[in-house]
Amino acid sequence: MASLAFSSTSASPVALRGRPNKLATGVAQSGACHVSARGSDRKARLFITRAVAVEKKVSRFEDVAMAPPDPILGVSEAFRACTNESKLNLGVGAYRTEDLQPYVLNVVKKAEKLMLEKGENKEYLPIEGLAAFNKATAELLLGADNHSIQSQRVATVQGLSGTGSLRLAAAFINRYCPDSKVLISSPTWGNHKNIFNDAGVPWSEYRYYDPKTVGLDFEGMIADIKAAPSGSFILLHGCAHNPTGIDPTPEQWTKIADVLEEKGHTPFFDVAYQGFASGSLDEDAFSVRLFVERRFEVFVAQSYSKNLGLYSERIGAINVVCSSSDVANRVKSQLKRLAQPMYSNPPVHGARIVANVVGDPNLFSEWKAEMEEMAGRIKNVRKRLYDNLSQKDKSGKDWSFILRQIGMFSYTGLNTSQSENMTNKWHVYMTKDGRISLAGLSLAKCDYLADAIIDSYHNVH
Ligand code: KET
Repeated sequence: MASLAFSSTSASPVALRGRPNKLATGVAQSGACHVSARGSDRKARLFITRAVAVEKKVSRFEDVAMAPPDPILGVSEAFRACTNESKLNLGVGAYRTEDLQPYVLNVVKKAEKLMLEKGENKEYLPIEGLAAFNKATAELLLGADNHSIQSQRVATVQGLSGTGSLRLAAAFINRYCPDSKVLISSPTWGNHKNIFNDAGVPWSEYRYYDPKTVGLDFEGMIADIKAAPSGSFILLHGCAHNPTGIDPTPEQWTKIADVLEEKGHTPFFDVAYQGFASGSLDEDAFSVRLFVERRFEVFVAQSYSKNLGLYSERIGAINVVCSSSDVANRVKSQLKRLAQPMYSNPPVHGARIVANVVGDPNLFSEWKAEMEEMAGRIKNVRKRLYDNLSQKDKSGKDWSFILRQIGMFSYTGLNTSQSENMTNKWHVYMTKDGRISLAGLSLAKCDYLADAIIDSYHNVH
């Protein structure tokens, strides 16, 4: 770049080609070309100093626009900057204790201690990840005695948590089913759209949430899935739908499976909350197991961010249940082929934690107890919030939808301006779609939150 500054404005076709170049413009404005031609040393030095100064201000990335903050993770940044004592962070779905502190599960600490004692090394993992983890994760999802596992029809590849696993599956769809689109629920976890956009997979939405009932628009959902081109991928939340907290009933799941079968669609499950919705790993895997039982080929992305609290370890998996072991082998080989140029191979730490917890009967039962406790705390907070809202709100509004929702979140039905009022007036940090993370709420704060919700709901429109 320095030679560009010395070589005078006119001598820089490279710099001038294409879009207007600010370096060239800046030098020309200083009159440097004329000064340097006269050969005055002092002035030439001045030119060089000025030109370099101008050059420093210029970047080839000048036209790169500022990206908008993430609608979920950006909320935590705003929360950290807030100095009000009553502030509450109900934005990101991350579990907090009753004292609103982050929580490292005891089983995780124990598994880490075991790992240290064993003196595990830090060698690269294979592209597909840690074998013991892949086995444990598929068994946890489908049940160890599931026919698909017994007959080796499941292609499992360790992924960079739920997000990375979804992204890998999206890359697979883009490469091997380029004519298919993905249907996602309206609304859904915001990153789904980014994932499919970046993978070049076309998507559209199916109706899911009914604002009138703050419940499931089942008829709309079925109609939209029916109307999608045959052979579409239907993205479904395995349990604890994010952001609504509204799940289909077992009967509705059966009906959804009927329609997918009729249309030759492929179910693509996002399972980020197994064990967190009901407190039971098996109960929360009901939907996935139903489709596997009915012999669908199924995609399932799994995450251990929430149920084992391993948010920053980035541990999860993509499982593709196939119709034969031969297909599963080939699918797995292609998933590895897609993963390798992206990140070569996945990190080992979280994988070892999961493998140790699931593989050790004592740790496994301790984990289930801790998960039940976490899910139980969220349920208690949900109930307390409902009680406070019903007692305080004299308008007769029915808040019971909060009790019908499950998982970490409640979709309050507050619109954007009402949600903004929650933050601006009450210092309650939440996403603008009206979602609150009950995992970030304590029993003690329910009273304050109920006041904030009632004020925002009735006084802001
Ligand atoms: N799927 C769903 C439905 C989901 O809510 C999340 C995270 C993920 C996948 C990905 O999680 P990962 O940590 O990559 O395994 N949701 C929370 C955090 C976030 O937005 O990143 C949230 O909704 O708050």
